[in-house]
Amino acid sequence: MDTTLKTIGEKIDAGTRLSAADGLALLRTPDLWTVTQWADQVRQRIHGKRAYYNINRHLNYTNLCALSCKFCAFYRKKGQEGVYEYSLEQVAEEAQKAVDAGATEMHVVGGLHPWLTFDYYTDMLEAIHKVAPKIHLKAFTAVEIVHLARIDKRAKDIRGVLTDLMAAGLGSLPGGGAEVFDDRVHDKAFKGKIRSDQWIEVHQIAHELGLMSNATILYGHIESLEDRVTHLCMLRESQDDAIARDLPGRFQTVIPLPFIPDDSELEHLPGPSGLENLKMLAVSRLMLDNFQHVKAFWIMQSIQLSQLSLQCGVDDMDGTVGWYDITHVGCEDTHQEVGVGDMRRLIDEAGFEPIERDTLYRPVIRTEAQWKIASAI
Ligand code: V47
Repeated sequence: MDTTLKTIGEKIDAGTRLSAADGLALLRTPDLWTVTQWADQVRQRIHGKRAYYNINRHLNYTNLCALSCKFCAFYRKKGQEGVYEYSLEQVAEEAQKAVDAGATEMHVVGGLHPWLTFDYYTDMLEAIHKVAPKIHLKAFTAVEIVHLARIDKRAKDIRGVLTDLMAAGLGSLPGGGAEVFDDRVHDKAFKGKIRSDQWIEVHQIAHELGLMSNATILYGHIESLEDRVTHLCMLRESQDDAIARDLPGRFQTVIPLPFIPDDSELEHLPGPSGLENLKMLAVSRLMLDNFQHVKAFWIMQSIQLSQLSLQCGVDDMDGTVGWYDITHVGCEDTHQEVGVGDMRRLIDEAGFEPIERDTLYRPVIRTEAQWKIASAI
């Protein structure tokens, strides 16, 4: 064991908050197994042997984007090969496919489309809701919400946009678009995107309105380890604020996203290693003491590493997914799916009890083709 970590171990045993310096020491140590063992200890304190997954579908309604983030291989410009946007009919078809798959959630995000009007977004949610009234709509990153506030002809602010989207069926906000909360990294890798203060503000307003939300950190590109720790501390501070103000909404989950270089402008970078991924997931668990959940998004982490991460602080394997357009590891195809049987087997094999959850982490009960939320019984 790395003996310089001793005082951190004592804090973890006592349930004392870790400092930014502690977070940095944990990211720097080569002693992976001490860090992951501590994260497992904290994870088991919160969740025991439970490990969560959900049955979900993603809808990436357009890849046309006004931004040109260097890490992103998803966006296309007008007239470029492969550019697309879904009609409302196609959106409704996707919703029907989600119903047929027994999904409890649709995760709806897209590029910052330069000329779709605000009505498209409320119509899209309403179209899904009409076909799939039981499905929870986790939709639009903070970046999209700010974009909608800018394009809305009725000059709505963030609060007004979120209120209208909630009336159209929005159930919660996903955690995307946070990237790394640092201005230097912002200006080099995703210039033009909202900065950390606006990302946090959108989530804060969402929490005030009673929406639950998630948070991400995109790591393993040009950021430093210090930047990662600062990002985690800023998320923790925002959650402290939501708790202190007793807001009806909160951050539920942190999702550390490893940078996937393939086909992006930063393709020359190697991307994080498996060891780094496990450490980042574990340190997120240890630093974010006021977040209930840590999710391994298997699409980016790989299903094998996600399974292993259950023993390293992670309690949520995300979903069955189906089709995913934003990143593809080692394949061109957007069909990326894990069956429920496989998901449960992987969790079981890692020594945990698989729990199907809905977006708000309530257990789901299934009988043949029907499902219901346990707390609603
Ligand atoms: O916002 C884009 C990231 C995010 C790359 O809230 C990349 O439950 C790695 O936020 N390599 C979208 N990451 C994914 C996301 C998410 C996923 C699963 C669950 C939830 C949730 C949220 O993916 C983007 C961006 O930060 N991203 N390109 C890339 N090359």
